[in-house]
Parts: sequence; C-alpha cells; structure tokens
Amino acid sequence: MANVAVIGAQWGDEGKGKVVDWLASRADVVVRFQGGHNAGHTLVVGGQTYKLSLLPSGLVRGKLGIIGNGVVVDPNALLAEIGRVRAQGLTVTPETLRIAENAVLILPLHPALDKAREEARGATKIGTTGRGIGPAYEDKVARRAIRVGDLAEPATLSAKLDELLLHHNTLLQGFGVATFNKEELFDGLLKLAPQILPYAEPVWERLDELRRGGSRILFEGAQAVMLDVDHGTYPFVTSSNTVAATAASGSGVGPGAVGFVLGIAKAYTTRVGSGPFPTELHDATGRALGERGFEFGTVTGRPRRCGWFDAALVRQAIKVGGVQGLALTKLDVLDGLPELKICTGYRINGQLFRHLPAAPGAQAAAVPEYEVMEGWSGSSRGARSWADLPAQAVKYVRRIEELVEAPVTLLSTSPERDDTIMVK
Ligand code: 2SA
Ligand code: MG
Repeated sequence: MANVAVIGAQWGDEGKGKVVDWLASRADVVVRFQGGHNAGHTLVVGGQTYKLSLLPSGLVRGKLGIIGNGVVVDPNALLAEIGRVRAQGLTVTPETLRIAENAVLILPLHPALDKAREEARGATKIGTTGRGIGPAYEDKVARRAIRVGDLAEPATLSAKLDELLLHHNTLLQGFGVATFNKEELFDGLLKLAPQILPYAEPVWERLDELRRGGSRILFEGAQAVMLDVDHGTYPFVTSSNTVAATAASGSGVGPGAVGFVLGIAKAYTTRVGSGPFPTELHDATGRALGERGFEFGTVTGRPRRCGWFDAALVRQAIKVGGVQGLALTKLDVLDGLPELKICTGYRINGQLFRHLPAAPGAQAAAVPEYEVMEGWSGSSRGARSWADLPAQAVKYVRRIEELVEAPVTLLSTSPERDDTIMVK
C-alpha cells in the first residue's frame, strides 16, 4: 500500500473512523493534519468502542500517531482523552504519539469566545461544537497564537498572553461575558508544559525519515469537504481546509507524499449543525434513517439531520477534494426501504445546476432533482463480498459511481471492521 489520505466527502460522520482503522492495519503511522477535538471518530475493535477526538485512530492498533501542525490542540482535552483511552487499555506514550511543535494551542478563552458568538448569532448560529476551533484558527492566521513549542519558553508565553488577552478580553467584554486573567492562564500553561512537551517535536522531520525508510503513512482527515472553509457551505463550515491537499501543508510533507486519496461517503446524507442541506428529509423516512443509522454526534451527542444521497454534492466534493476512490458506508441502513432517491442536481430559481453554487441565498433555495431507484428487501448488513449483496443494492452503488464520477473502492456494511468489501 502506498500512502493514503482519508477525507470525508459530505458533511462529516461518514464513518472515517472505521475506514481509517481498517487501513491502519496496513500502515505504519497515522497522521492527523487539520481540525481538533471537534472531530469524533468512533472505532469498534473487538467489541470495544473507542471514541477518539484528537488522537490519531491508529493508536488503537498500536501504530505511531502523529498530530500535525495543521491541527489545533487543546492540551487539557488531549490529556483527558489520553486518560480515557488508557483506561480502556491503550498505550499512549511519547514513543507512540508525537505532536508538531508548531501546532496551535486552544486555550480556555477560545471555547468561551466560540460559545459567546454562537449565542449572539441566535437563530443564525453556525452550530459549532463549541470547542474553540474557529477562534484558535483565527489567532493562528492573525499571528498571535500560542503554539506547542512555546510551552518551553515562559517569556514567550508571557508576551503572547499579553497580546492574546488584549484581543480576546476586548471581544469577550463586547459580548458581555467573563474575561480571562493572565496569571491564571500563565500558571495553567506552565503546569501543562511538562505534560505536553515530551510529545513535541518537528514532526516534518520524523515524517521525512519515515518516508525515506519506506514507512507507509495514513493521513486521517477530520470533518469533510463540504465543511471546508473554502469549498464548503460557507459560512456553515469549520475553520480549516479539509481537502486532501491539507494533508501536506498540515503535516509538513510535500503534495507528492499524500498518495492515494480515499473519500468517505455515507450511502445517504447527514449533517450536524446548521446550514443548507438540499436533500434533508423532515418526514418519517428521515427519522427512520436517523434511528437505524444511530445518527448522533460523537462529540456533542446532537441528533444529525438526515436525507437522501446527494450525488451532485459528493461529485463536487470529489473534484475539489482530490478524491480518487470512494468508500461507501452504512449501506445496510437503507435495507428494506421500498424506494430510494438520489439527487443529481439542483433547481435554483428555475435554473438547473449540476453543482451547489457558492452564494448562501442560492444554496438555501436549491431544490434537489431526484432520480428514483427501487429499494431492496434483503439484508446487506455484514456482507463481506459483492455476491452477498442484494442485486438492487449493487445497482444502487453502481449508479452512485456513475453520478459522482469516481469508483467505489470500498464498501462498509456494518460498524465492525471486517464487514468491509474491497471492490477493486
Ligand atoms: P466547529 O466546531 O467550528 O468545527 O463547527 C463548525 C461546523 O463544523 C461542523 N463540525 C462537524 N460536523 C460533523 N461532525 C463533526 N464532528 C463530531 C462528530 C460532531 C459532534 O464526529 O460527531 O459530535 O457534534 C464536526 N465537527 C465540526 C459543525 O457541526 C459545524 O457545522
Ligand atoms: Mg464524526
């Protein structure tokens, strides 16, 4: 296996955790390159369920895990997560986990601002995870963020905190919420330093060495292309680039190192948080998908909105994300539905579109154009070969391939890792 990057091709929760876990057994190192603990990757291994947010999924398989510079790291959340997975029997040490010294830290003031802004937006809120992801990336781009390696330099921390607080306390005051005290933040960071610094290093250098030594690298994306800050349904997006190209810039390797790009899509569509969702179902079918697919956010427990498979959306995600093959998940959730609809484009103010235009008004007005397919009465759950699938389910997958203009290279038929069909 060459290097592989795994990215979501819808709005997240496509089942990346399971696919990454499946691929991790064939890799030597697993790298997170964007996002933070807003991600929620669920892995079912040997009857145990692991819910990871910030840790690379490969740790569950004893693989080296790397948190790249493109990730925003909440040190408290990281230590808490390490504690949780250790309690489940996993080994996490500076030998198995490395963190980029130039990754940005999420401080307590970031979730405070995230939540204050969401509250102020009221009905127009983004529906963020409230983890401070957006504010942390803003500070990074504004060149005032505190980074992992800064923990080794108290004088740097002190100066940066002054600058950060000048911005943040002004903002927090404006929103009418509690401000932060420098000494408390400073003491907190000094206490965290000896717990975080043993993991810190220039991960680009390690990745370079690993590559030259022939190691296989798996880049684990979080969120999804339609939540990409450039290519997604802006402003209802996350604050990082989620496309495969970020695997390079977010970990310090060249674009040639990224390898095969595998996109993950659910056999239907879900979205958590606000924003346009043309194929959303507000009826019994939508509720049935949510119940059968157990569609609740891993991080926040929020129920996910559900709807039909949107081939126009996934096609767009495949093109801008650089996806070369698609892993289709949760096909079994569609078992028994009498008919299925696939969106092939949108009618917007009378005009037909094959893609979702960028302007929010057009996105909100998009009415899906559907193609209707017969469902199947048999079960696809747990199928481990193409021949185990109901004929109509095969047709559904083949039609999706045609519409999204990419091959389905992997099919997942239950949360268990082994219930996976390698198509090509
Ligand atoms: P944020 O917190 O600034 O990144 O939120 C901005 C938007 O991005 C969405 N978002 C997500 N959507 C799906 N899954 C995500 N991770 C968790 C999971 C979500 C959860 O895997 O289940 O537990 O609720 C994720 N992270 C961010 C978010 O809903 C906003 O629309
Ligand atoms: Mg998730």
